[in-house]
Amino acid sequence: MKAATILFAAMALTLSGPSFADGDGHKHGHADSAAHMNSDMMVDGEIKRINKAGKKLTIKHGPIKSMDMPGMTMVFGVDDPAMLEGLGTGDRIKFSVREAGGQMMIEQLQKQ
Ligand SMILES: [Cu+2]
Repeated sequence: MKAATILFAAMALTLSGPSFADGDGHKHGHADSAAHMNSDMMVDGEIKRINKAGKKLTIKHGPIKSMDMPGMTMVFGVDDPAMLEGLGTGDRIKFSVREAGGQMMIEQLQKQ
């Protein structure tokens, strides 16, 4: 993984978009052992839909601490469709995100 591409999403926390805060901050336990990764940034997710042509990925994601976002299913953008190679619906992933122009973009993605 290229650590050089990591731009901390916290820097882009000028959330001017719609508020996602609906008070539902339920946390699910850290049952999976992913302690070897920089787990503060990586978010658990399950792929729901892949749109390679549109460079979009629908992910049911766990809580994103850096963005104060509870778990939900939502669409993320990807810069490079090559990132979607080898992925399939239902795959478990870990990923990191950044906000760019009001859109959530996937930064890193690792298949579980
Ligand atoms: Cu979300």
